[in-house]
Amino acid sequence: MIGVLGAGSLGRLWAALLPGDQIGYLPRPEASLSGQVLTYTFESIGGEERPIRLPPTTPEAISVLLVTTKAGDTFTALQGCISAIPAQTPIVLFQNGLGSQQSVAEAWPSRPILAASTTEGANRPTQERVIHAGLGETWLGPLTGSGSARVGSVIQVLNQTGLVLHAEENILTRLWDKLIVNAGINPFTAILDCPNGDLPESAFFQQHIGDLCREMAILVAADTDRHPSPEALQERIRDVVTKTARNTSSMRADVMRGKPTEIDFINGYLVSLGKKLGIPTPVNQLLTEQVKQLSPHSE
Ligand code: NAD
Ligand code: KPL
Repeated sequence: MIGVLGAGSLGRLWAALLPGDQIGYLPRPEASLSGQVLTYTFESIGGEERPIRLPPTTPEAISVLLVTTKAGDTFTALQGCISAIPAQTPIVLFQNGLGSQQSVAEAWPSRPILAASTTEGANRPTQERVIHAGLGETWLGPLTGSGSARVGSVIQVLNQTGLVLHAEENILTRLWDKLIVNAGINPFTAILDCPNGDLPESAFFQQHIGDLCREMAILVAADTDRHPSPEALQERIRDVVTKTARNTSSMRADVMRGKPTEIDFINGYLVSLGKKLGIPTPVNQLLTEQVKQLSPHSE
């Protein structure tokens, strides 16, 4: 059985595209012991609608676990069920940002833990409706030693969705690349309450994006074997802004719904890394503080 831990937008997207008799979700601990069958309408990328029934399952039955909780919930969610999950079951972490993945890998180093970086887009305008809003690609790679041997079999399982998947030996590098884009877009859109495409016209964005990219270039060089120029990072951010101009970023969407954001795992992660490495990160700090003020539930 393929298990989903965190049956929100992304979890329900994967669940809708996998064979219905192979997939179940792990109910939240506060749900009744058996949990309910989740029912929702899935709208495919082509606009076709289909009803989905996603039954609950038990940790003991899971042969591949897709963890699609928000970064801030991931450690606690796994802690609550991991002892009942078979030791050989690969655990695939889908969180944005960095920090949550390393905490999980450090806590359970003998488990086959993988991380995924995905550009698929899913949202849930109502409880009963999940939309595959953007077709993307997904890279999967190991975070622990025993994870390496499981990448191929996990890709084989997930290939049943028809989505594009790639093995990625150095998944942390790919997560870093996505973090840079998210750090350069998400907090600005949340603070300015605007779609991605409005950023280049904003004085606040223009004032800070250059310094933010300088901070990130120094952090990348200190933490990895790569030495990108600040200009290259800014160019990458601008490119994604252009390609996703009409998007509401995930962080802006969280603020709009009064939900906790993932700021601690994006710009907040860069602030913590800067502290650890003795690198000043005033722009990341400013953005982190301002986003935290917007979301009363942020940690
Ligand atoms: P979401 O809030 O829609 O879903 C998270 C789900 O986890 C919620 O349904 C919540 O109830 C559930 N959950 C929390 N704690 C739990 C627990 N202890 N046990 C069981 N369930 C629990 O979030 P999302 O948009 O699906 O995003 C999930 C992660 O994937 C985030 O890190 C996000 O950045 C990343 N991501 C999302 C997308 C996307 O398009 N939605 C794309 C790329 C990456
Ligand atoms: O990944 C994104 C997000 O919103 O989290 C971007 C790339 C910024 C697209 O909106």
